[in-house]
Amino acid sequence: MEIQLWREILMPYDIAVKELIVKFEHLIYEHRSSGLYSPIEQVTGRVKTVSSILDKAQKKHIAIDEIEKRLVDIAGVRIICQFVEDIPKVVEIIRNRSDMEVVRERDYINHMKESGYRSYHVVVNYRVQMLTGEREIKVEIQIRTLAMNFWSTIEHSLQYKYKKNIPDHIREKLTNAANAVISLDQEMSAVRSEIMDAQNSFQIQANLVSNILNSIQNLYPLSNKREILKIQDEFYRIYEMDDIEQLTRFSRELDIIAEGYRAQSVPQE
Ligand code: 0O2
Repeated sequence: MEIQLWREILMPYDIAVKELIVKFEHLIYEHRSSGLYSPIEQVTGRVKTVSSILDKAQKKHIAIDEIEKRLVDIAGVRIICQFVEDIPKVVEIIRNRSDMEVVRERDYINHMKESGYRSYHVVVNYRVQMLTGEREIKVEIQIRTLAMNFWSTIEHSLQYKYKKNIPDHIREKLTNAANAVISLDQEMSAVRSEIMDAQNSFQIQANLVSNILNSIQNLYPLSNKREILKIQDEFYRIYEMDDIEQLTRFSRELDIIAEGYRAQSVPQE
C-alpha cells in the first residue's frame, strides 16, 4: 500500500488518540480541582507504526484490507493508576461514558499472561469527526498501575531487543520481577489510605493557595495598595503556620472582602 494511503488511513486513529488523551486528562483535572482523589494518574497514547501493524497482521494472518476491522489496537491509549483498586473505578468511568462504547474487555490483572504481563484492556468504539464526515474506529485502552507499567515497558523493550525470543535466564528474572510487582502493588494498597490522605491534603492546600492568590490578584484594581500589602503579609504569616484550617478561614475572609468591594463598585441606580 502507498505511504500516502497509510497516512490517510491512520489519520482518524491519530485524532482519536489525541482527543482521548485530552478527555482523560480533563478527568484528572476535574477530580483534582474539586479536591478529589483522581483514580487516573497519567495518560499516554500512540498510533501503531505501519511496520508494527504489518508485522501483527502477518502474525495473525490478517489480509491488508481486513486490518482496520480486525486489529483493535491501531489506536492505543494507556491509563496509569497508582493503586490496583483504581483500575475497576477507571473501567466503570469508561463504561459509563456516552462518547465511547465498550465492545471488549480483557482482565489480565486477575488472569496474568504467561509472560507475567498484567493490565486491564478495554476496546471501545469511538467516533471521530473528519473533514470527510464521521468515522467510527476502535481504540484499545490499557489500564494498569505504575508498577505494572514499569514491568511491561522493560519487558516490551527486551522483546524488541531479542525479537520476541527472550533467553530463558532473562525470562526467569522477568517472572521474578512480575511476582515482585504483585507484592509491591499489594504493599502499596495496604498503605493506600495513608498515601491518599497525604496526597489529598497536599491537593487541598495547593487549591486553597491558588484560590487565595487569585483573590488577592482580583483585589488589586478594587482595593488600595496598603490594604493589599497587609493582606499579602497576613497570607505569608498564615501560610507559614502550615495549617489547612487557617488557610481555609483566610480564603473565606478574602471572598467576603472581595464581595464587599464588588458590591461597592456596582453602579447605583
Ligand atoms: P505493542 O507494540 O504494544 O503495540 P488479540 O486481540 O487477542 O487477538 P492481541 O492484540 O495480542 O491479540 O491482544 P492482547 O493480548 O490484548 O495484547 C494487546 C497489547 O497488549 C499488545 O500489543 C501489548 O501492548 C500488550 N501486551 C500483551 N501481552 C503483552 C506481554 O506479554 N508483554 C507486554 N510488554 N505487553 C503485552 P502488541 O501489538 O503486542 O504490542
